[in-house]
Amino acid sequence: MGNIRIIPCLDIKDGRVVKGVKFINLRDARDPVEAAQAYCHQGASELVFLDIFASVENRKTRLEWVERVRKVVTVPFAVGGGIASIDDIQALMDIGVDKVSLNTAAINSPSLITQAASKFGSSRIVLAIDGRKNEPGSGLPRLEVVVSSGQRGTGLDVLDWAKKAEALGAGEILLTSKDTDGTREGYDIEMTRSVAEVAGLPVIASGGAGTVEHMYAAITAGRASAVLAASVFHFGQITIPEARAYLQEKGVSVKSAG
Ligand code: 0VR
Repeated sequence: MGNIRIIPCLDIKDGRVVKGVKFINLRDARDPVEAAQAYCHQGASELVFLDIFASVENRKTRLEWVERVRKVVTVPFAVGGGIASIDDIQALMDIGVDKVSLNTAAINSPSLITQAASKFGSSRIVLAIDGRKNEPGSGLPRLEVVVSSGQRGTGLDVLDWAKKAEALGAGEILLTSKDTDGTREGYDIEMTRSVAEVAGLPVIASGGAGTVEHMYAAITAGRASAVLAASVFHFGQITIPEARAYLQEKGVSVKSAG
């Protein structure tokens, strides 16, 4: 297992870090600048800022919040949520963001990934895929891509979409399970492993982290190259040093900051 990354995620709404379960019932968690400082100090490998209500028109607000967080971040910094054009990406890169994650806009226009990768480099372009499981016999893909904060099914198969990512130019995949998000019952190992096996790209497991054992399972059984978590870090159930120590004890080399 190469250098595994531990990645805290700041889901942002109205300038605050929020956290829900299965993308709903969001509750206030932390101030983003304070949280970013704490996670960098604790040794996060990277930090994700996810503007989950980017649909609100005011992009300027988003840039202001990203800039405030950027000022205190000392690790690779990725931003996602509502990014829909090369100009959006350029504006974020101009304020020091290292990577951007594309989700709905990439589904609507896959060539955006290719244009972005050729302009900024694949290593800075993450394809974010939110997925949910459907029951056998539902007529829908077993693993279905969802958009709009997980509220809308697309009918797209997660694996078909993930397979296209590398050819389109994405550098890695941020794979979030809507079903496990916020449950602290563990990552969706089946979905994570399936995507890792077909995509040929690093996969960041996201959604459901509850214990350090869950993180280890995502890396081993799930073949993830990184583990993202929000709830357990925001509400103090696990610290980053505890996660790092556990994984290293189990023989997993964890990437340090930068
Ligand atoms: P935990 O399960 O708490 O570790 O959450 C990890 C991950 O699922 C969240 O940080 C975040 O990616 C969930 N995503 C979205 C959302 C949450 C609310 C509304 C929308 C979205 O579209 O990704």
